[in-house]
Amino acid sequence: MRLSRYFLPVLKETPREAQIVSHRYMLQAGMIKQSSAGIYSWLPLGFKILRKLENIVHEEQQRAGHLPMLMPTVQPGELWEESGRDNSYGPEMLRITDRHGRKMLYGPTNEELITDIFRSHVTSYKELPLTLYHIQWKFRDEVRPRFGVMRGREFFMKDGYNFDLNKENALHAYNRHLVSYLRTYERMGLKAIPMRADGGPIGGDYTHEFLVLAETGESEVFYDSAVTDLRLGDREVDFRSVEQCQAIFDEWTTPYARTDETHDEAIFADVPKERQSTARGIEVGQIFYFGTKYSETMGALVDDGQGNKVPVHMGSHGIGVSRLLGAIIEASHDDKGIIWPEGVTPYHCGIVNLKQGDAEADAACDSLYDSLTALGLEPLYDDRDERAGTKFGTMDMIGLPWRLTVGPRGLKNGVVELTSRKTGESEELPPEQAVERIAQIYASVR
Ligand code: P5A
Repeated sequence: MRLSRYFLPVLKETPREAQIVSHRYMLQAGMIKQSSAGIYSWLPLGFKILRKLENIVHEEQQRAGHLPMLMPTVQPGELWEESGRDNSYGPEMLRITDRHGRKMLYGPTNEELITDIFRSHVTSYKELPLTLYHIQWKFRDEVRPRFGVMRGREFFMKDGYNFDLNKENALHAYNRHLVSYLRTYERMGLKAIPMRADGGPIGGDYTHEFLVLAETGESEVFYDSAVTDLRLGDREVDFRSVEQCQAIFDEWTTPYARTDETHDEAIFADVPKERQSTARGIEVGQIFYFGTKYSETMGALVDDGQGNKVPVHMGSHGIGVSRLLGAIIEASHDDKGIIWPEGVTPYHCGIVNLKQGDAEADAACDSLYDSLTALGLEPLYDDRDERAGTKFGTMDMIGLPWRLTVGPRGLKNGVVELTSRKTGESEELPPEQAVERIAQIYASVR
């Protein structure tokens, strides 16, 4: 992409409404624009990253054997009357009346809708286990939408639902989700810790939230610092293996880690003093096992093979995809702007032309651009007729992990400069070698 042809409305002023750094940088870098409280338009740069995160979530869900689908944003009210949540969900639900006077709603979550789909089509245990998911916009009329995409009213969520014959199988689905979520966050360069939590309006008392530690997080958390040393790494996982998923679940949930809703001082006291930690965290996902809560009330029954019709055991699992943008920025930035982890960066590297209009510099930039593109990489070329300082400022703000700087002086010596956004370290290299280096870096990014 050439910046001269892009739509990147970078703000010069610091937006006053932003209380936390991720919100400020998302506005300043021209990624989002608020349309009303807690509701945003995603401008090209923000949208590109949102799509990247969405793709990672799709890949990891499907690796775990879950089936993608798409449910609508607007749901019929009757289903919620059937489940009983019409009353309990309260004013957070945006209720709509259509022209025929029918009660509709903008879905805050999809347990009812998916249970309705399931009961219409599945009648036998032979069709189990089944896990369906989608990535779709949700609406929750939050009392206090704030922090930009972090607590929006309209937000993008991956929500998945498992259907199993019994509790034992449903707990495997639970563990499998825990493992696949760990992989997902790792690929995004995030350290998210599963913590015992509270079921809230989704229900069930068996649930874990995934929290990214950050000072600006909305939740207070208590944990054994040993949990922060755990890594899933490049471990090959067979998601069908009950033992493997259980082992990883045990490894990650044995150290004490709870949100304030479930925190227990007495148990926490058993953690060695020097490892007892308190912090704040951003909730980037949550998994639930709620048994037959919806299947019983809504009649989602299957033949168990022994002549009985039994309610299926279910769980649901959510990732806050749009919130993740904010969480990643909170976890990875400096005072000049965002620092995207390589796994989610919108463009692989920036190209800064120090002397736009200089025949040699222009040709060198074009050639770098073409070489990177030919290797399947996406560069963002700042070909605007702007001062070097402005170009560097923009690149630092939007946070691409690597920058190539091209100017007549370097070209005279046959080199361009490769700079790491994270460390600020630069290296002078012949253009072909710089391209090769960038290709190598991204070859090792999953
Ligand atoms: C699980 C999927 C559920 O809704 N039903 C379907 C279950 N869980 S949840 O914890 O309530 O939401 C899942 C994740 O969505 C993100 N999230 C939000 N993101 C931005 N703005 C909001 N207002 C918001 N509310 C929830 C969180 O990441 C949460 O973990």
